Amino acid sequence: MNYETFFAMLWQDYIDIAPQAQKIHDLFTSLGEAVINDHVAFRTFSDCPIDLEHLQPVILAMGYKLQEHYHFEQKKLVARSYSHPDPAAPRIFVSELMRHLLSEKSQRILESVVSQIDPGAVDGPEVFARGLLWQPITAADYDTLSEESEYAAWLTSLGLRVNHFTVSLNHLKSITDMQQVIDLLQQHQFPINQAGGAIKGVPADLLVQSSTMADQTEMTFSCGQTRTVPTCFYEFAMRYKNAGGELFDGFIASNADKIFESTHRT
Ligand code: OOG
Ligand code: NI
Repeated sequence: MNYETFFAMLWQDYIDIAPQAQKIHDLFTSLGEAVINDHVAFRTFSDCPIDLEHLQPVILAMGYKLQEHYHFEQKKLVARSYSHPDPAAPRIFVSELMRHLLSEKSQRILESVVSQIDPGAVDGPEVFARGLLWQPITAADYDTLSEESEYAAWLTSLGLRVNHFTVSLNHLKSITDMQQVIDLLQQHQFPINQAGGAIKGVPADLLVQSSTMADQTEMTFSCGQTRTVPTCFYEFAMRYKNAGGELFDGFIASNADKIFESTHRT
């Protein structure tokens, strides 16, 4: 699968559960802007048939190169980023929850989830839009997970799928800074992720980011009870050049740490 087909598949899956994304996309195009995607992100579980080790070869097979490793100690996550030699190809960020660092109770819930994943689940790029590869959990288990790790609750309820696309501010014409984007979104009533401030990072870091708070949907769990759960969000990124004149191509862990909170329950 070429990357164009891959991102078209992801976009469809994404707007189905995050209607805000199409609305925000249309808002930018109505202002005469071309919406170029800087990157997407995925989440997964450690030590299972869809862990980073299993997913990485699929990304590499689309022509991507491994760029960097990251560690988020408090959130109990590791991550890797990938970039493509074709500058038109969006970057990819994949994080993984280190299940063994969670409480025994959460570990037990997640063990019963990952034990249902087909050992051959990673059969090509389509796996990144497959969603649940297990039966839904109970609402009580969802509550237990979300108390300890919002990430664990999100991943267990939504499965393997893209969690955000990112508008590249570098490609916008009339909107030239992040505060303008935030003002525009707020005028249109889109909630902004305020963790650590609405704007994450400073130009000296070479990457400045903001994001919306995820859309929410009512989900029915295996016990028949429902919960309002966060789905997916939209991100905005401005990249800067380093001293050598090269545009920064990576990610900034301290920004990412706050972007993860775009799927926290509000
Ligand atoms: C990914 C958070 C990190 C970024 O651009 O730093 C990120 C996630 O929420 O899964 O997207
Ligand atoms: Ni991002």
